[in-house]
Amino acid sequence: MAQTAEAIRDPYPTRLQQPHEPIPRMDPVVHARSDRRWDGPLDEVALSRYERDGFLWFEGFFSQERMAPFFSELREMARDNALTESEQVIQDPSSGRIRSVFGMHEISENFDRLTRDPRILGMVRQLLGSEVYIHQSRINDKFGFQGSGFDWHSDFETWHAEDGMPRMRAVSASIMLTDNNEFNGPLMLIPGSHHWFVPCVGETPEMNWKESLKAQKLGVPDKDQLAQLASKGSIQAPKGPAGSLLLFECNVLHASNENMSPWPRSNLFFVYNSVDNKLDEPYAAPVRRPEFLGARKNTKPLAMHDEFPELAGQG
Ligand code: 6CS
Ligand code: FE
Repeated sequence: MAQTAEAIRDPYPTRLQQPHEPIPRMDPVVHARSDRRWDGPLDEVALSRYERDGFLWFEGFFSQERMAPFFSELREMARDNALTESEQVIQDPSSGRIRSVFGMHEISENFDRLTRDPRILGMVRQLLGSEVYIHQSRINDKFGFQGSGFDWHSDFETWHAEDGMPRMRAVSASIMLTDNNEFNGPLMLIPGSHHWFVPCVGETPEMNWKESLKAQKLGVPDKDQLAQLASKGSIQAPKGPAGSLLLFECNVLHASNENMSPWPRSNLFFVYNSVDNKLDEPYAAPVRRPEFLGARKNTKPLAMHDEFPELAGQG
């Protein structure tokens, strides 16, 4: 089939006027060169599961004790008025309490150091097949009885349309700072959905992020397409104690429900992007979004050597 000039320019068109069928993914899922595929902590069982499902779940990856100081630091931040009034803190649309805090690794040294945890960095570099930097970091907080959910979306769809991320070569590491259970609005994913790019309908207005981070309207796939993708791969919601880790591919479809339980649900997200996939101009939005949503300046490759000088020189 002949490709149109448009498709050659942008393999992942979105924010269209008309609905469009899902497009098969054009990027690898595991980016490591074949001769370096096993250079890293993930074995072939894990790599092929990631290729198939688009995510890997590590229950109890960190100890609960290791997570406790991070949760306390969050509570401190909630009392910092200068911070809570800044643009990078997003309020929950129904309760007015904190929903998200972006740029966590820039606000706090402890969170910054955690982005260079050697076990996480080792896996992420292996999956992306290159050096990596932080594209975005955030906390999504759902207070007991209050935190609203997130509608179905692919993060890549937004990052491509609104931030100019060229290809699917990013991975999110989500670290649970509290337990995630069936009652407090855990993340739900559609395994295998990352094999398809679902173009979405609707033109992106300027400053869309002010609305979309409270309740996303654009970039939400059509319900029939979602139903079809879920019928191939079902839906999974990994659950576990604080300290559990989810690695998920940038194009896997995910969502979460409101927190109906008395318990908080705080999840930390570090989005790692390949240094070979730095941001371009937005593909389907009138202007760039702020730095705390899509890094353009602070894109130096992360080095575990900063934290573990004894590892220097070991590649
Ligand atoms: O707009 C964004 O970048 C983001 N929005 C959602 C709903 N998920 C990922 C990302 O933080
Ligand atoms: Fe998301």
